[in-house]
Amino acid sequence: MSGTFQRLQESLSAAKEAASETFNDVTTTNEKILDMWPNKVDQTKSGNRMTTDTGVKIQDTDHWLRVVSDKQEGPALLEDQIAREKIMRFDHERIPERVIHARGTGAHGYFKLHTPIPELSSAGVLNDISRTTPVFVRFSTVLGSRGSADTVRDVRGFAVKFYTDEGNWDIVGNNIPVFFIQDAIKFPDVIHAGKPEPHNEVPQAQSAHNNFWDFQYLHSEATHMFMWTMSDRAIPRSYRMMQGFGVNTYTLINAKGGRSFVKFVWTPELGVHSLVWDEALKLAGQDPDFHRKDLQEAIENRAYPKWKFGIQVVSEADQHKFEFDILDATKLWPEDLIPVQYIGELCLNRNVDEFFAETEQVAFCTSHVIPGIGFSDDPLLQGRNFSYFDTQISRLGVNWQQLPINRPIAACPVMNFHRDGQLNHRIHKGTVNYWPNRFENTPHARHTGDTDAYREFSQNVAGIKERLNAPKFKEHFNQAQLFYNSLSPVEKIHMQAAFAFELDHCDDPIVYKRVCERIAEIDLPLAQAVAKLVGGEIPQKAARQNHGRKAPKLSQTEFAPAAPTIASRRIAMIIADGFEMPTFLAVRTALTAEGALTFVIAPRRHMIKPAGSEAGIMADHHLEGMRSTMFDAVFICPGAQSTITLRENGRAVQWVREAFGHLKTIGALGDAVAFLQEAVMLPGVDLAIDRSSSEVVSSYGVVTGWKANVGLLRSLKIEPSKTA
Ligand code: HDE
Repeated sequence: MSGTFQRLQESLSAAKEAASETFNDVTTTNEKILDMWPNKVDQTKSGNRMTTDTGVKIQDTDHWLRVVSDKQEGPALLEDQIAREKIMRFDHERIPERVIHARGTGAHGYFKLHTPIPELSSAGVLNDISRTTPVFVRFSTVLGSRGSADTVRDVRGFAVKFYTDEGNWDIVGNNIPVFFIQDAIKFPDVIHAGKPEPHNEVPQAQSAHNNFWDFQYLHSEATHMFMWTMSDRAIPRSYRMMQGFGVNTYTLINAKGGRSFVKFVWTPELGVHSLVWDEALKLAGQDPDFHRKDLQEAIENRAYPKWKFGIQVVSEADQHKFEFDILDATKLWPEDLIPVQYIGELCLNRNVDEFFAETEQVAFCTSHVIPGIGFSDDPLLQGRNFSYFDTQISRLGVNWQQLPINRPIAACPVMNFHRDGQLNHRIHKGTVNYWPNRFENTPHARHTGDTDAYREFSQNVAGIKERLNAPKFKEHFNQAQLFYNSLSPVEKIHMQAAFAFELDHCDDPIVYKRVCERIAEIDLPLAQAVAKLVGGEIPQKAARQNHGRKAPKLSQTEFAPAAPTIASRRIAMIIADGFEMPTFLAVRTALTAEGALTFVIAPRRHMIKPAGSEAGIMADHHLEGMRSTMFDAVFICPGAQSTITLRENGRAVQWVREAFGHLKTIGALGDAVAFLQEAVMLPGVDLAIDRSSSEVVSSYGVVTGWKANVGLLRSLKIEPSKTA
């Protein structure tokens, strides 16, 4: 008895210790982290002892129990329960990967409200500005398997779980505001068409194949969405630099029971940025974990990513006032018609401790809402509400809500008569497991007077039961055109190249010919340019008039950060033996002071000696190991001897040339400018520098000068969006 009591005391003090545990050097007050603490296993406190799953100490885990003699191995014995347990546990390590969005990464953080909205919603998280609500966010790609590459052309998932004081609320969104289909019953078709083809399981994590584009043509409602997936939005630079959208139409319900329609938006503080396609393709091979590592690295370096949280609201009275149906998920709500009100902030500030237990086991459901938030009759949302709950059961088992990452925080304990099932972890005390029962002190579902319980909106519903959509769902092209018209000229060129790439990978002429015809319904010059490259008839006339309208905030160039920053950007500093140490140090100090992450790249990963000194700098990587694709900007350090070495090094030349081709900011000083000039072979641009001046010149994103000065460093700031 006293031993048990002592253990209880120990676990209590461990929980208290947890409260003051420092994570990323910040003392955590995150209630979700504290809630999960009792489940955490600190391996450093094992006392160096390994045990079986039943807690028995193990003496040897490297040799299977067997019969041996001096001369030869003998048979392994089945009686070795230690070996059997180890192998058996390994055999069952895998669970089914998510049927879509299998590849992803996650992090913990918080949500903070700054503008309460009591007139719209009674939700505590949308009214109480003193709260800091813990969140877990998982970003993902859609089509690829769990081991596929991060930088493929695809939609990105942006799923947020709020652990509120009133229960868990999930916004399971994407980085694109619309979707391919209007009705959830089409979901298996659109996903089957996009996933690898059934006969050969090719291609992996790509929409560039016959079946995907066949489906797109046959479903004109998908046109708007495929314009987005062919845009730069589908190849983000980082999860930290993309928007998130709830996509579906939800509702907000206020304390009086009044309802409004709402869409949710996340907008990143760092602005919206993309890779260029060639870079994305190369990264997929050179660093398949690029986005995962980027998020983890930023959090480790305390460059915590932040997003503004916005809502777009339509009153009940205005539901039918627009030319599109506000319940149609293939349509966005243009911001000039329905402005975004930003009311809060999301910040990610803690990496997971164990990927499987947290990121893989986290389970989002669109049906997870809290009092003050409801659904609409959006037919896609209604289907999603069924699907997520269902899929978690096959992925994680019926008790998936009890898993540490999924359960609600202590402020809202789970109390009901749901019981049993595989891997139930809860032990209920009491003699009844049904409702109503003869006791007063068991969980009650009170029907009246509860202001904090979940209450559905009392909706008046009338109609004929049919397999049909409302009339405005039939219009499919206006917003596809609106999106295209709103893009910058550079974004349009990128889109043309994206279509040309994708359709070139379709070898069935009926597929690429038809898609070109479809594009002609949106924009004739675009369709002509694509058809000229991919084959088939070149469309001669527009299938329909372009309405010529544009909308704000559809081009990602409109999301420049309020204060441009190089914080958390990766900058390669190229040096070779004989480099100028004072310049190197001055530039590195200035970049680090602005929060950039600098990496020294040299012909070899050894000590690189500067001119006139034995004390050198250790290179972080060599030119073959880390390619320019993995960095945002490049600085080439001056030095007479180092410049000669770099000029003769084919990889160094290719490195800089490639960075230039990917539109990266490149800086060079002193003699390194000559190397840069040769490497980029910029016709008509003379990078010759005035040795008498300390000014820098900047053209085509290349910044050169004779000496290091502040102007150069400022110029190194990354532009909001790549243009060329
Ligand atoms: Fe999903 N979706 N989806 N989806 N979805 C899943 O749930 C589904 C849709 C989204 O990081 C699955 O847990 C249907 C739109 C994200 O764990 C599954 C329909 C949007 C994630 C499912 C849609 C999304 C999923 C697979 C059409 C943007 C990853 C694994 C009606 C708003 C969540 C899982 C994570 C995952 C069903 C359409 C976003 C099968 C039926 C629209 C971010 O339940």
